Amino acid sequence: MNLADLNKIALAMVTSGKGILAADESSGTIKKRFDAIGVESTEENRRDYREMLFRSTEAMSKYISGVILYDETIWQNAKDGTPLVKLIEQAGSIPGIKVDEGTQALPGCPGELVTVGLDKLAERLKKYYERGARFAKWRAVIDIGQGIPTTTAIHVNAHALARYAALCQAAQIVPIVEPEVLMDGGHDIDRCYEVTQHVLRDVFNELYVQRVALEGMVLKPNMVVSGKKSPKQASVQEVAEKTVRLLKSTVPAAVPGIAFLSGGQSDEEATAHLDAMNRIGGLPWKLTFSYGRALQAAPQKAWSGKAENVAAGQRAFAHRARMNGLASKGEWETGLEKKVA
Ligand code: 5MM
Repeated sequence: MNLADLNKIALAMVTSGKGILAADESSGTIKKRFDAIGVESTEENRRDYREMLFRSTEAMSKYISGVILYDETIWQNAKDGTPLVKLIEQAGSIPGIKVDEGTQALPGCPGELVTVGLDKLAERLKKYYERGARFAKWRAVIDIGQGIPTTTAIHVNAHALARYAALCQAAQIVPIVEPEVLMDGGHDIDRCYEVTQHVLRDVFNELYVQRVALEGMVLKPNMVVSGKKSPKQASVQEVAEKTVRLLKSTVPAAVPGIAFLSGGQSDEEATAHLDAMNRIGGLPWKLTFSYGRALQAAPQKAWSGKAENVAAGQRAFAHRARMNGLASKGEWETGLEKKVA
């Protein structure tokens, strides 16, 4: 492992004013997204949609530091035969790859999941590196509910995340470590704080035990928010303060950056929360975005599968990317939302 090079890539992923596009929807998830806009999820439509995003020069070159791809996408070529990976590189952005293989029921822990995909991961990483991937992503999913999460589910997922991260670094690939505490329940913000704290402590302990170099990774956590079904929704300021307080007490300063997932927040909420955190300032790491839905909902709607809507889709993508780029510097304002370029 060359740690100086890993650190350089990790720093580039969290460059000021830029963040990561999570375009790594698995086949089932992209089908759900396409169903919502009335588009059939064929290999060609998935390619056309992602090609539209990666050819959005304004968004990609100014605000997107890296793109997380799904296995199908990393091997696909654009309509003119150019590998999609090359389009990303040409825009000055870094290609990355989702390497987990989804979740399975965790034996002995009803209702809980463990992320799988460690078998043969070393071989897969080698091939992805040759294709151009310089970072990877693995997502663990922790649900909050009656009697869950268990310490068992938290621990096996933390262990797998660290195993994955160590294998990535050995393959000269920066791991994005993504432990996602879901915001689907009826819990309040303090329960989210408590669970996320437990998860992050276990994750960083496992990273230490498995000798992962913190300088060569990026953390992708959830923000500390109220559950979607909670009657008491925390304000933007409360989310920002509690998330920053928690991260300061759990994430070592050696980590170059933290790139949040949006987790089902609305586009504007995800931007406002990131902005409010960066306005607090005095942070030891960069705080930016690695959004899937909060970056893509608008371009998906504008595109709706029609070739004549490609420019509108790209404009919608550039707008959200710019808003989040500003939020990553604490320079976003709600008034800017109306000014779509
Ligand atoms: C883009 O969605 C990613 C893939 O999800 P599946 O494997 O379930 O299809 C997802 O991992 C995503 O990268 C993160 O959850 C962040 O996305 P959001 O939409 O929460 O910002």
